[in-house]
Amino acid sequence: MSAELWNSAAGVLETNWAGDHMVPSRRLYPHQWSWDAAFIAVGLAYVNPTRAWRDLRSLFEAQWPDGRVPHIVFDPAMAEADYFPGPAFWGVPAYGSRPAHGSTGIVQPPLHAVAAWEVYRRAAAHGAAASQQARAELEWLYPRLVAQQEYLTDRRDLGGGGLASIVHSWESGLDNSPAWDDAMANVPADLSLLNVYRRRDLAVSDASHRPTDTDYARYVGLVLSYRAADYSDTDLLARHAFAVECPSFNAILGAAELSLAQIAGVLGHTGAAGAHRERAQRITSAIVSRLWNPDTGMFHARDTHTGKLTPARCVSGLVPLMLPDLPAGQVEGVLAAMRSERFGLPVTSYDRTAADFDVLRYWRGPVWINVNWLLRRGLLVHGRRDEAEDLRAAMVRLVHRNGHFEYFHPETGEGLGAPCFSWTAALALDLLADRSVPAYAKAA
Ligand code: 9WN
Repeated sequence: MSAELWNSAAGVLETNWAGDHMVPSRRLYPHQWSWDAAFIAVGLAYVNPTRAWRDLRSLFEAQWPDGRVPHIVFDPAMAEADYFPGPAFWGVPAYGSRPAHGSTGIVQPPLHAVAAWEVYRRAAAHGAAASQQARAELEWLYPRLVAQQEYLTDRRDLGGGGLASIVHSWESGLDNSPAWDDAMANVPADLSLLNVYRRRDLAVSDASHRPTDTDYARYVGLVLSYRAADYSDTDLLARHAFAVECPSFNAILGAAELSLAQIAGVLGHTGAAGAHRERAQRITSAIVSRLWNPDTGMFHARDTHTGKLTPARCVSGLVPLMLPDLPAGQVEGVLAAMRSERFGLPVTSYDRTAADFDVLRYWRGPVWINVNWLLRRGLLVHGRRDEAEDLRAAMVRLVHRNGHFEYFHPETGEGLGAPCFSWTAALALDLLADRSVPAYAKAA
């Protein structure tokens, strides 16, 4: 089973390579996406480390001068109509040495430091030349990864409590999650926008899986709002209808500091390593004090405008398990939620017992491999090796039986969304190959 899965996964990554970057899926997502590149690099490291580094480098070559890493880097070879919203819609001005319309103006979870560290670790297995190349790549990436962290912890701390706010649900990577429903209800849904700007996702995928038109009208309206001031973050909270502190985004922000501590150590920046660890601790404390709900025993998204936690129980509320300094009470709470009938293995994107749990619709029920991969990492960080192994086995079985799909039906396991999806294939490689524990795990 493993050789077959390995070969099919490697085949997907071969098919989706586009010269200097990987596309998530040829048809649905024909450009480069930010957090996809991080997950993809983790798996590419086994079969083609040069491409893993190239993909990360392509992404960071498009980093903005303020440190933000755009959620999509557009491929100039594709047409505007190939993906909506495309480059002209985003209307990003030229920056640095990049021409206008080269990227979007929003971000995605900053998983790249975690990925860069994983690619570096694998390099040893590919011999001395690969190790040397890996160190040079880390040298190039390190200041850029730090700039990304600084942008998010400084410019995006809209709530003033030490966490980054996302200002579009696409920034979470969990676009249509019920976690955003309350905050999104305050965003005007101008359906006439969809007459001006046409969705393309419905031409290439099933409408019952995708966000509704009302959701999409809000998504478009939020981009127009941010775009109106050229994606400036100054006084953003006062003039933008959606701002949320997402537990998963911020957990990844904290985990990135821990990987930066590892990277700084390898590069000989010993003082910096301590500072990264301290920043990770501060982010962890802020997640606990701002996003924990003792009644549900898990983390929830917080509306930055109102200060209210959403009641929805979503997979994002489990991801802080990745943080080694999470206090024991929160660790136990998250583990209990994961083991409960609400989630199950592999973990669903939303509470299975909720009245609006939807087995098909985007991020409102189906199983995604990438968030399960983050949760497996969390289990390993907290020394739960047996549960981590159960989750690993469940993920491998799911992908082996059903293929490298974008997401999976939570009851039948049927593959849904885009086939030949890059992060599913990449993470399958990692799940087959890697039983090691993250460097910053707590002693079991
Ligand atoms: C919008 C590429 C991306 C992922 C996101 C996923 C989906 C885009 C879309 O696809 O988002 O960015 O068009 O729905 O939700 O996590 O990065 O794979």
